[in-house]
Amino acid sequence: MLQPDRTAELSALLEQRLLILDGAMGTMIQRHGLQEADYRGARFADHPHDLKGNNDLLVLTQPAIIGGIHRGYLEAGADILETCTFNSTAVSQADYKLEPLVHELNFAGARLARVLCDEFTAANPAKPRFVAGVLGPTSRTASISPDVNDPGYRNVTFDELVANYVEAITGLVEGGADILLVETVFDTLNAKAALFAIETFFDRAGRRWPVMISGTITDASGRTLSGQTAEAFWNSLRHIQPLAIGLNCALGANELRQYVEELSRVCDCYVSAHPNAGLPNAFGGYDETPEMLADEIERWAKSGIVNIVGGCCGTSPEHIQAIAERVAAVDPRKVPKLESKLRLSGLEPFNVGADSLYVNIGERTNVTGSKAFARMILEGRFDDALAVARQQVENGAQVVDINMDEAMLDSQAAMVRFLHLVGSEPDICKVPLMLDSSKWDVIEAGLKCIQGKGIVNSISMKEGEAKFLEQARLARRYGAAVIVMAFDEQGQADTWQRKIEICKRAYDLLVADGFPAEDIIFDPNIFAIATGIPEHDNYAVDFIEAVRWIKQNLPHARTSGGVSNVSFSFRGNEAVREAIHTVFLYHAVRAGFTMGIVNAGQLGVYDDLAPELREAVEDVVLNRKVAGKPNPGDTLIELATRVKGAAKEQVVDLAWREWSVDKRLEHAMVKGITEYVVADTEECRAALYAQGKPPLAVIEGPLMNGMNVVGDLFGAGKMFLPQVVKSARVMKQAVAHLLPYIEEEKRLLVNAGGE
Ligand code: THG
Repeated sequence: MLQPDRTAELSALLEQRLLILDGAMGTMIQRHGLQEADYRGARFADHPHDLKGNNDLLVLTQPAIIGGIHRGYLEAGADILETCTFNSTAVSQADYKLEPLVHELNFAGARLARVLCDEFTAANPAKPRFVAGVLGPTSRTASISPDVNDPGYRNVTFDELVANYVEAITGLVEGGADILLVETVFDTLNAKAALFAIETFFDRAGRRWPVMISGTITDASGRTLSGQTAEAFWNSLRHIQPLAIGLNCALGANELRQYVEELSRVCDCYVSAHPNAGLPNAFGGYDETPEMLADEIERWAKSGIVNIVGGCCGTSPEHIQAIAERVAAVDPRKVPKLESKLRLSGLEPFNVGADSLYVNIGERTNVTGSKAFARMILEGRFDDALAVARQQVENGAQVVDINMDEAMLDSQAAMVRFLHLVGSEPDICKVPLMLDSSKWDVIEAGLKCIQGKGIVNSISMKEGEAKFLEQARLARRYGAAVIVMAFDEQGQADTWQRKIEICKRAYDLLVADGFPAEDIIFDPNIFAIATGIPEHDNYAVDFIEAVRWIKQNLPHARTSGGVSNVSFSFRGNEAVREAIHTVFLYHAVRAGFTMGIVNAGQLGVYDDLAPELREAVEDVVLNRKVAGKPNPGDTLIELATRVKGAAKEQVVDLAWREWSVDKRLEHAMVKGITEYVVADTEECRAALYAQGKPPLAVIEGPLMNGMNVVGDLFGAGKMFLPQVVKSARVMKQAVAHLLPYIEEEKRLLVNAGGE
């Protein structure tokens, strides 16, 4: 029953015309008005749990109905039929206590569609039909906490989702699916698990099937439920090299268009869209007629932004037929050739091209690099630790490096906990994350927590080529870029020659293995200079020259490194360290250095350095020895005794703390700041009390006002769900503070009434 790989056939068709996807299954099933007994059929008559609503089960108990719906869509002109398996995963079927049925549901769902597609293809070989095996989002979200009180909590793990999806994929493929369609993606981490499962299955099968992905923009913010923009979503998932990516559900075609356009611009694969028949009406129904939907989709087709179109909720064979007729003669979108870039993402995309500006990676969330951060983690003060990450981003970190390698710590648990919390902070996780550990287990645990495309820091050939390639393949399967250290079986490269030899060898190995060159970031090792040991004097020069060589000789690869390492011998003198970093970066960037791991916010401006200091630092960094003059290192050490003082202070904008208490509460709610909410709520309560007003007035007044502002911003698409979740947390804490006062008030009133 296994289908051959039909990628080439599909691609050839997609070059000629738009392909038509079918329409909604749910809407059509509703028309049959099925009752509990119909869902059960004879086989599940005695099942101990209600089954009404489990549409996927109808594949087994009412195959004639599902087959009839499929047939209707094939007659309407659908080229691609979606299997009725949206909820056929163990976590979703658990709602009905039908987990043991998962393989059978997927197999039967694919088989039913297969038989019909083959019948229609046989009748008209000029219009071949394809089965898309549907993998739904499941009923859980891997990157959002279902508990407002505990943003670090998750009710499903990446590994559970992978196991679920492998089981479903096996059934779909064995049942005859041509394509695997990961659809209605709310949470990109779930989709990454689906793609990981697909690759795992492909490995076992020893071959591939075409993959399609379709996400869902859930509201006016233009983001997925888990907060990603369309391009960030693409950057997170493009590693599987899908046949097509697109959007479906949630919005009607009108509202969806701008996001489909965005994907069309940024994706170098085919683009699909299957919108709902408008937004749901007051009764949860959909009102757009076939003509209305087809009008809009025809415009998309003519604008050249889509390759595959169909319908989601509320659509019927009439809609699909109208769409098919309208787009039949329209030329399909041409897949664009895009510039090769390192395409990262957090909630937002972050692309680094060959001529992009230099990138800052925040170093402070590192237990080995910051005593203060280490103390926060060891003492379990995760809120403070989050503030460090937020401060890095506010001070200009475009990526945040996270390291939990500390002997006293369960590094893996700390990494997971911190990433879960970071994932609930849109101000932080809008940027891509870098997972920094010398232990692969810690990095891998981290990769299972991030929905964006992050960076593995790091891998190397330290333990040989086999292990190196194994880790690179895994990083790719999780959808991450990698930092490759200039480190081999012989040790860490410390000369220019060794640095470039190792990087070249690693590059050739990776590229030959199919690893994308743009996802490679070399770190040719930044070591401390001016240590007093002559062998160290040329370290900065060797690094900078290695960067120059990599830029010129290893196409599309980027460079990185820990900038603060270079000044270790001046520990304690932050002003001199800052000057060294500034000068070092100035020269490294001119040689092509791409992304420095730095204390974001504590970098100086080259031109602003005092000339004497700059000169001395430059002599050290560039190892400029002048005969007859003292060693540059010694000169700088001498100068350093005069250049004291702290480095730049980090500024946090607290102007809002001066505002009226009502405004402060509103600000805290909109920004999701919990830090002062109890104090402000108390201040507000006391003030109102002095005016003779009850504690409830705080809720009905300022707090409700704040929530209304949040509601308006959300409605206008200016806030998105993960931000609103934070607002809800602020509200909850304020209310929790007021509750005892409200109870006390009630008690007093009751007593007063009883007198
Ligand atoms: N390459 C790659 N990753 C790296 C490094 C690298 N990760 C870790 C490190 N090196 C980069 N990060 C830091 C972080 C902090 C410091 C140096 C490098 C640092 N900290 C001060 C100190 O130790 O004196 C601050 C101490 C404190 O605040 O307690 O210098 O090279 N790929």
